[in-house]
Amino acid sequence: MRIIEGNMIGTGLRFAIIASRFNELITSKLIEGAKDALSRHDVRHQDVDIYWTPGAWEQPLVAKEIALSGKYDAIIALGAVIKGDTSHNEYVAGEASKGLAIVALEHRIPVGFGIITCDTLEQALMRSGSKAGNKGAETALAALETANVLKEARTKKESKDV
Ligand code: INI
Repeated sequence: MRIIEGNMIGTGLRFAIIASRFNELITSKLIEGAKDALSRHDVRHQDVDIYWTPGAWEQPLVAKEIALSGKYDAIIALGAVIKGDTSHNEYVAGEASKGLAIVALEHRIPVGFGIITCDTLEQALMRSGSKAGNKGAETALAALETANVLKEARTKKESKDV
């Protein structure tokens, strides 16, 4: 039996963070969490780029362009969709999550889903650096681990092909 897993060493890995300006109060905290988590795992400052979008809705398209560039090992999508008076937020969150998942699968690149979806601003604040942790940091580490397990899986595949 072989176990293939990703380590948590970020040396040499390149990341693209996509951040929504909508609910920027939350997004900025998620970015700080993500940057901090990556640097603690030896990702160099110059290996992280940040792309801003107006909202979560626009993130899949930007993620697709980033994936096509081939410049990154993983994408980290950050933002917050908070319930409003209408059902608009449901469409935004649903399409953002679906679109980001499609980019990951079609382009075979990890896309971390760090878009908080919640009912209140307080819940979002809890998840962006207070009581309930920081979704940005959590997502960055998930992206890092997934990038590394993919590397392992691809190395194994190559050695088996030889
Ligand atoms: N975008 C968000 O990132 N979060 C939200 O909570 C949100 N809500 O609820 O409206 C939101 N809407 C904007 C959307 O992402 C687009 O930018 C907009 O519809 C223009 O295309």
